[in-house]
Amino acid sequence: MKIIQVIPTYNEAQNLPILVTALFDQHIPDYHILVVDDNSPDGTGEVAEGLRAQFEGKLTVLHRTGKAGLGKAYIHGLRQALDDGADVIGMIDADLSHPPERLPDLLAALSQADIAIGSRYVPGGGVDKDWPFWRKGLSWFGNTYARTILGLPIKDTTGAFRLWRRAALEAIPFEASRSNGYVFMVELIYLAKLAGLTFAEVPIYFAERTKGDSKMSFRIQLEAAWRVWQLRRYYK
Ligand SMILES: Nc1nc2c(ncn2[C@@H]2O[C@H](COP(=O)(O)OP(=O)(O)OP(=O)(O)O)[C@@H](O)[C@H]2O)c(=O)[nH]1
Ligand SMILES: [Mg+2]
Repeated sequence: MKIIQVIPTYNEAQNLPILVTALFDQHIPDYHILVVDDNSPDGTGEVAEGLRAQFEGKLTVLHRTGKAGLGKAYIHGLRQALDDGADVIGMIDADLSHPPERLPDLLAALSQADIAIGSRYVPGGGVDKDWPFWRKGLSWFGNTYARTILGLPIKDTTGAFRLWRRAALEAIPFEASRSNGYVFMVELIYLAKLAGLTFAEVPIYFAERTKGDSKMSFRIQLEAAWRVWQLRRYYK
């Protein structure tokens, strides 16, 4: 069973080697990584090339011409993973917010569901204990907002730590998405729900990034707020 984990990167030169090493340290058979870099000014693309040489045959890199948003990077990467013959396709943030050691449990959950979701909002999961209350509130609100408006059957709708069965990803028109920021994650869940796919949520502890800068912006939050409504109308 070939697994390809897609990692979108923009200025993650310090984080990527740590993440990649930790993922391979899970010793999952036939496990591969596909880095999708948007020509990061901090040299993440070159760092990824170094990793490609280090983990020969197990890591590939897609170099894109410039920053085009998380959604576009994932569309490109997910398509490539399907074309490369993946049976299971993974997603994860590069900033070490998602715990690589939860990967085996996510994979195990895929035996009972089409999509396994690393979830902050199920028992046993959580968000960074040092987050101020407003940050916790914002994350919770964003999730609840999307979940309520779109009637989504899972608790963590915005997180990107996920594994998909190949057939599940093939069953949804993800390439048509016009979502730019993290609302892309919400859109995938909505499409999966409409396609009648099944979900399993696996608790994860989400740690704040310690290196590099967040790509989260007011614009991206705003996009999420209105796009949720647009999705509801568009796919009805
Ligand atoms: N290729 C590519 N990757 C991106 C882009 N924007 C964000 N990413 C990556 O997507 C992942 C999530 O981005 P973050 O900056 O951590 O944003 P976030 O997780 O939504 O926000 P935080 O809660 O602040 O961490 C990281 O791996 C980023 O490097 C982009 O335009 N292109
Ligand atoms: Mg992050």
